[in-house]
Amino acid sequence: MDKAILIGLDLGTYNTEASLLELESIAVALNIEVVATFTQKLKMPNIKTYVGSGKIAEVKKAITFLKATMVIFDDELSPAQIRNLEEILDTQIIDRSFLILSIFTERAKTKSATLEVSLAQQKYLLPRLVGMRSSLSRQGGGSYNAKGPGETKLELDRRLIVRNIAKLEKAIKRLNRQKRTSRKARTISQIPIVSLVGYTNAGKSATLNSLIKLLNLQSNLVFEEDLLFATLDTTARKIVKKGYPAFVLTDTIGFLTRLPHAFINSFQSTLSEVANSDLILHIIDGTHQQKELHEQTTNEVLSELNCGEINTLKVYTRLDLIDKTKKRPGFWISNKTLENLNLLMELIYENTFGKELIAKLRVPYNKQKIVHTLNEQTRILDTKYENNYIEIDVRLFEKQINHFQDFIYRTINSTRKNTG
Ligand SMILES: Nc1nc2c(ncn2[C@@H]2O[C@H](COP(=O)(O)OP(=O)(O)OP(=O)(O)O)[C@@H](O)[C@H]2O)c(=O)[nH]1
Ligand SMILES: [Mg+2]
Repeated sequence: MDKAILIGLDLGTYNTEASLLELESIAVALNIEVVATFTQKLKMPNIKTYVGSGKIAEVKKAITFLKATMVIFDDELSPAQIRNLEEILDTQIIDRSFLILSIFTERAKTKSATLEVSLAQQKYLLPRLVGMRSSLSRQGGGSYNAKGPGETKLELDRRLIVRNIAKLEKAIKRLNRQKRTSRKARTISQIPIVSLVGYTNAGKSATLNSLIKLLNLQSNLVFEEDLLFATLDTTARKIVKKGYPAFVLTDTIGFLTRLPHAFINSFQSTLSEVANSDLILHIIDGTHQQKELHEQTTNEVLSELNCGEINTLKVYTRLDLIDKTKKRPGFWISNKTLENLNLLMELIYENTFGKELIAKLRVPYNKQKIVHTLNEQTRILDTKYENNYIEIDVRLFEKQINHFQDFIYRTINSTRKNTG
């Protein structure tokens, strides 16, 4: 097992301690043991060695004493910094971006995730080819990183990488075209999209699975695990509940503090789904010590993805793990006991389809299709068979009215809470 020393700078621009904790959890997820952590307060990183020379001397001693096999820096290093540090410390030097790339590489399963991770790798490698050769070749040997960027290393010259990037971008584009077609089909049928977003390991996939279980849907559950970046791409499930309009629920990759820019770019196609959504469910692990930071991180990524304007609901998970006698602001659910999942469904409907109304419709006998749709997507309160039409009273949502416009006789505001 690799033993690592972590190093972070306190530059006053972000929470160093939280960022290092996050770095450590990524390292641990990659089977790396963290044996020590160093921090230093500086106004600006040292151009040559990122931290100051005094700190470097301290770290060098610690490497020998603790038998560390690598030093991980909590920031993106320049190629020159990596080269210098490697020379002075005589050990493997890894930066934050590389570590995140490594875990992405390990988790990528589907075609689009694999393509996007490869693209991020190539973009990361490109400016680092010169001078980073020895470091990269070493990184290829690490056990945690058998299929990591290091593998592609040395033999790749610049031209090859540029060619790879072009190839990957083309392949991603092709895949996107297919995705767009299915998205278009959804837009035409006007099925709204609800997206689950949030920090990695918050419980996004678990929430999707809970709703599938709650409604006894015949769709497959998605992969949910106590892992950082368990999900690396986007899965969508159509959620159909008898008496309610359908919507599509999408689950996607989790976010991280200070996610390198190249990565957000590479995952653009995965994340573009989010920008198209009608409602965002911002999922937060309510028991996490750093939950405020996680929230803030997610908000930042969302605004970067131009999703700032989309209606967003905050949902805290792990209601089953907290002391319920204590005050807890916000809306909470449990994906273990399914507590409040019914309420979550109501919130989704209200936020996606508007207020509940009661409508009286008059449907001619030859419009069987409308009667069928009413049966499937609204809650029927009363049916009367008159001479020339069927009179049907239903409970439905504001935004469904359009669909039945031609047959509506009158509508009344519904004050009763819907109970499902
Ligand atoms: N006890 C409890 N565990 C939960 C709850 N919600 C999620 N979990 C667990 O937390 C872990 C992470 O959940 P996921 O749904 O995989 O998290 P995610 O947000 O999809 O994470 P990434 O895909 O890695 O971004 C899993 O082991 C879940 O079973 C909850 O309400 N209560
Ligand atoms: Mg997930």
